[in-house]
Amino acid sequence: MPRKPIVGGNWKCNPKTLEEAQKLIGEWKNQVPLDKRKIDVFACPMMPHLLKVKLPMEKLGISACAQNCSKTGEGAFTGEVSAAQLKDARVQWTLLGHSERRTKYGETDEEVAEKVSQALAAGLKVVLAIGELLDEREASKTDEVNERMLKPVVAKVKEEDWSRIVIAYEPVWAIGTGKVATPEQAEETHAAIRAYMAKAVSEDVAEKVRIQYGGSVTVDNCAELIKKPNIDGFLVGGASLKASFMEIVQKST
Ligand code: G2H
Repeated sequence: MPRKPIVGGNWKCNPKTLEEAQKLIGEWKNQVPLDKRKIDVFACPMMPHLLKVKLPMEKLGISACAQNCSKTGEGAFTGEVSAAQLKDARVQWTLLGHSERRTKYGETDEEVAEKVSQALAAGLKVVLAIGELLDEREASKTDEVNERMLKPVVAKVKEEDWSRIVIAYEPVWAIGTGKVATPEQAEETHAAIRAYMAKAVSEDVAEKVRIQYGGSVTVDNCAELIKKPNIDGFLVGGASLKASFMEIVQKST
């Protein structure tokens, strides 16, 4: 069965004001309805905006996704938001393991795996970001790095729970740099991720798990990327802060 495409907008720590966030949702509104049978769409505003724009987004058929969650439950963990608290706030998805969390905030592969575990236990769906640094690609270590990041998650997740995980392959050298991976580079890596999943989990999960590409995706480059059989959609950063994000969604459908 073909995999349903999935496109997400990662707004990161943007925009500055709630008014701007609401304006963007208003601009998206002019380009819907989405055909939910054909594509899944989510967006990840930062937390205070997320809770304010969640309902307007959901009315457009766009799911609300947090950008992170805690590796612990509730308690004396200043600054954290637990997976169960997200679920209680009716948030359905969380992004985990984004390279900015890994490189700027020192999240380890094991911590990301623990977060995935917490999120799944709370009933959330997860977008799990993985990907190599430039020097790792240049040293031909792309697949090794992706497997290293996936391995602790594989160890913690039951086979049936992979239906609630989407993998986002985001080569760090392509993030926010304008240097998008070529369709061939992305396809080759996605195929390698799927091959690893077949070996480490099961053929069935490898066939069904959706793998997004992320890193400098735009309206201009998405159509070529989505043609590749192992690319199931996109995690979009900068270009998701524009009205034309919905064109990326349309081109991925
Ligand atoms: C990678 C991506 C979104 P951008 O971080 O997750 O950002 O599209 O700006 O490269």
